[in-house]
Amino acid sequence: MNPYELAVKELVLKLEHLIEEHRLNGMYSPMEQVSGRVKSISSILEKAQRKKIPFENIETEMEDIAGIRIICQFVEDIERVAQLIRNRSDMTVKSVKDYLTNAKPSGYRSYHLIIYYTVETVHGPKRLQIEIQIRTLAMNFWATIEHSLQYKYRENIPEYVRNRLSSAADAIGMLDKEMSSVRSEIIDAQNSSHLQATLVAEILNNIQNLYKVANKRDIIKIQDEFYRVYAQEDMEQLIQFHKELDAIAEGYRAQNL
Ligand code: 0O2
Repeated sequence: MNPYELAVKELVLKLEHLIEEHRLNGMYSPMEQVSGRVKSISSILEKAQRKKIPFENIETEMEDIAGIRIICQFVEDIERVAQLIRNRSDMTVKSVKDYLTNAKPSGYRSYHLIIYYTVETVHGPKRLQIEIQIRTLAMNFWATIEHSLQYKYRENIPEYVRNRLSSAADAIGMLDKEMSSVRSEIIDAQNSSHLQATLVAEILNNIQNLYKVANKRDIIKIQDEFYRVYAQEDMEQLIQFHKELDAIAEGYRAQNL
């Protein structure tokens, strides 16, 4: 299982880094969370028996020994994430299962990509198949609960529970639609909150650095001005203050050269 474990670690790291990169560049990230797992030996064997996969074909025929799950905020983000993956040079898409357009009879909705991904091992490069599941937070909520019932009922979920799950799946579909209708407003609000947090962190960092070069009275004046601007809750003023502070810091730096 070692190469699969390595693949999952690498992919989670790479995708989390991509989320971070979006945020650092002030861009909205279509990915909200990433997680991964390697299937346990017992569930590999159980699945192989259920699907009548001969032992020697498990690696080629079982496509989800390693799985990555990417959670998005909005349905629209799912296609953007799939595109990000298709554009990468370190992953090759083998096949797609679109349970968004065609939900499973259970009500399960998600977008699956099977990719080829190569890891470097002590025995040389090894190309693996990995399943990437992309779904919204709401779809994930439903799938997690429904999956947990399978441990108790296996294939035999009682009909009244199945019906309830099916109507819950419809409600999840409606919820995703409702959230999509205000997607741009939500993204604007999230972007400006990220921007504000970054600006405040940079301003405080600048003020801290000024302590090394400027006199205390001047810095206290700057700090008071910052608190005044901050209390206004006006992004334009904060951006302006950030620029002015940059110029002041630059002046001190020049003086100290
Ligand atoms: P686990 O525990 O997630 O590792 P099959 O297993 O026959 O349904 P197949 O052909 O291997 O499916 O591929 P498919 O349909 O893409 O399913 C692969 C994975 O998708 C499953 O893995 C689940 O994680 C998820 N999935 C598919 N259908 C459902 C569903 O109806 N409900 C939920 N909650 N998840 C689903 P495994 O093998 O079940 O195991």
